[in-house]
Amino acid sequence: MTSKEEIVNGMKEAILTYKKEECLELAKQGLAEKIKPLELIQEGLTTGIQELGARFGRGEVALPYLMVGAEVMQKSLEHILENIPKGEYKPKAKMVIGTVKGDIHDLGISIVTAVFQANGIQVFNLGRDVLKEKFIEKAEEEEVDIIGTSALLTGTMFEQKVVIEYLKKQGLRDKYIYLIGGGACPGQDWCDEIGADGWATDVLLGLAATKKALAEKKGIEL
Ligand code: B12
Repeated sequence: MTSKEEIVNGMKEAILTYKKEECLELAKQGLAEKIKPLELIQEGLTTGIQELGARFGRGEVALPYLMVGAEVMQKSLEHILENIPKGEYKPKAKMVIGTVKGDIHDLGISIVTAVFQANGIQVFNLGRDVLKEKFIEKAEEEEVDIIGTSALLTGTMFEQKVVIEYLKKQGLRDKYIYLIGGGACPGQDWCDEIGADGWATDVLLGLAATKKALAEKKGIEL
């Protein structure tokens, strides 16, 4: 039996050394040893990709390597997410989520989708590079309670404001809970400035913000 530390550290190392199969094998082993899927994601995959991102930011790693590292993560992430229950009971709330226009980072919203679904929220994941009109169109079509936008780049963060301004222009602002997240989110100040209902740079903080907003704005207890 391998310890949890050995498995999550091994996954992190596999991302940093671009070993896709090794990372996947460790993810499978972790699940077989009953390590929680979210712990494998947060402590293994996320720490690995963040460290690779920091090295990229310092100019130590070139973009193609960052892309390979992201692929290593993606493959194991898909496998782990399949093992998070989908929440097949009647959902208590509905949400659309996507990464804003001009931004192609979508690993984070896959995690949010799976974890929120496991907690009784039906999530429509629109993917990456999503136009403001698409968020609203899907929200109206599916009669959701929450619209969530993700942004990872300083340059695309402002799209989160564009979406909420568009909601206001359509006279729909009060109909929805508007949440923002993603690595570019500077926090409460940005949330207040654009008038969002909550923010998160981590899926569990996101869930807490969502529960609070659902209770306060919609009277829904998850
Ligand atoms: C992986 C990665 C990539 C991959 C993306 C693959 C994919 N399919 O997503 C690739 C290689 C393609 C890539 C490309 C680029 N990247 Co990049 N990338 C990253 C990296 C290393 C990790 C991002 C990630 O997946 N994190 C892990 C996930 C789990 O975290 P997350 O997205 O934040 O999501 C969590 C929370 O934020 C929250 N959450 C997320 N969304 C939401 C939404 C709601 C509503 C809620 C409630 C919560 C929530 O829950 C999630 C789970 O916990 C980051 C570094 C970093 N530290 O973030 C750089 C980083 C974001 N990238 C960066 C850059 C510059 C780029 C490029 C512009 C590079 C280039 N020269 O082309 C391009 C972008 C092109 C574009 N138009 O988008 C910079 C951004 C700098 C900045 N401040 O603007 C970073 C910070 C790297 C760096 N240190 O310089 N990238």
